[in-house]
Amino acid sequence: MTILNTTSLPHLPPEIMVPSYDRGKVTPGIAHLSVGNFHRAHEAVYLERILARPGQSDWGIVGIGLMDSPGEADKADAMKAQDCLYSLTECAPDAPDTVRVIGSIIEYVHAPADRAAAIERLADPAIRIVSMTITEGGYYVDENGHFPLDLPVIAEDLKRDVPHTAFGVLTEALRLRRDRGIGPFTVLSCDNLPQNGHVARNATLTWARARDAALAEWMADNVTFPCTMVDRITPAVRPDDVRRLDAASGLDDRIPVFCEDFIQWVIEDKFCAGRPEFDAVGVQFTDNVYPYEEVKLRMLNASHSLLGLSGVLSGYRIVSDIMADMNEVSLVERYLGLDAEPLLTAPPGMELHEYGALLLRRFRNHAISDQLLRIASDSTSKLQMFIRETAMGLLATHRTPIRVAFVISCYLEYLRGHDDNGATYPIMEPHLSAPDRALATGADLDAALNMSVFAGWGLTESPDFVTCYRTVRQAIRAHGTRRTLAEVVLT
Ligand code: CS2
Repeated sequence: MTILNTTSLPHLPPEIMVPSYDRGKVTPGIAHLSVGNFHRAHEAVYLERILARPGQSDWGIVGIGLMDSPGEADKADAMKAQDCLYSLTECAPDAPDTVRVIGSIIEYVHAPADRAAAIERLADPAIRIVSMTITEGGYYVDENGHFPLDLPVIAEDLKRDVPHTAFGVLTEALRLRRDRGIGPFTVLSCDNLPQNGHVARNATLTWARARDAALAEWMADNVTFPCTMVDRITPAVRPDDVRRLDAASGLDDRIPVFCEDFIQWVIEDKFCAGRPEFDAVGVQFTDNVYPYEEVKLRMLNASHSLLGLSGVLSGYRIVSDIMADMNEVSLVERYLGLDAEPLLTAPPGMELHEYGALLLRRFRNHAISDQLLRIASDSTSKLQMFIRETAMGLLATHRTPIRVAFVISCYLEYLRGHDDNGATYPIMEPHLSAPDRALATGADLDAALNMSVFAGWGLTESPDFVTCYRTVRQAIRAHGTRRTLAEVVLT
């Protein structure tokens, strides 16, 4: 096995694609907060294409890990040992996998080791964009879109001289830049939430206002927060996957990533401090990202939630396996065609039915073996981003909310931690509060609809919904998820 680093790079077997540019000449231009698998399979790939273009070598990425966890420390260690190189395996449904070494991340900073130094890194005038993938729940917005300053994690952060949260880090870095006359950077949210640029702006400016009103005003006047729609299915990488990917590539890579062959990025062209030639490498620019986001969130991500929650309860673990179950496919087809699509406006050049058909083909991609547990994780945050608008639209137009009642019932049953066969699974719900957990798993099924997760959805005000919900949830309890889907939801 070949160790992956700068020294071994020129000697890798020819079937492994390597950076075609001189990495030694690349200088930083973008900092990315929270370098997860998705970032490494998405934005880092677009930057890989950028760096291969003439005159673009000043757009290397500085990765910044914000989380203080053993997993993050290991990642930082591996990034250091591998000179920030890693392999990306792209899995097409009908062609052999391709392996490419990505070189666009040129530096990695583990913020918990020295948080002041991480903030200082963002004050480098060379950094003109700070992008981030901090997860849907990481923006903490409530059902009215308010950023809750009284939430303990935020209130504590505001008291720290050197903050830990993304919003605090951005604010303090921008303070240094303002004080030094360096000018702003663009804040680029790459998370799956509607109007992610506006949400990022609201969260960052609200945090900043609570800290220093004059600084917040300067930020409001100078920093831009473009909205983006990001898309590439990127499974979690478990220890087994590391072994499998390394055995296939022949590389001793501690941090490989794998993903589907599809990739898409739509961005609003609002960069206050310049940007790479994104339009030359497949990024779509538009004045209005909103319809693209809505379609992607309410069709792709919502179908994922449907499959993830009902699939885990039915005993499935892999997305492509569940796609062999005709009932699950029917569920998604009906949800897309009857619930989601009628409420959406297609962006220019896009046909919703075709988009839906493409999604089913992507979900069938057996080569990526995407995990249903990954998709089901943090449903507490995701349902609000992916399902709420469709649920509210259905109730407002008095259409049968049976599939929404099913996904909500599945979410609540999923929180109980065992599937139809009695098998248990790990539940990853970092944003589920203790009172909500108690309501979700308590004996009174109706009480669950009062969870704060559903605040503002109008579920309890719709007798139709409540009837559907009771029928579906009781059926799951009595007969299991599979039978409920076949005999109640699809009838
Ligand atoms: C998934 C997304 O986590 C989820 O719920 O739906 O991670 C999905 O795979 C990506 O948004 C695809 O672009």
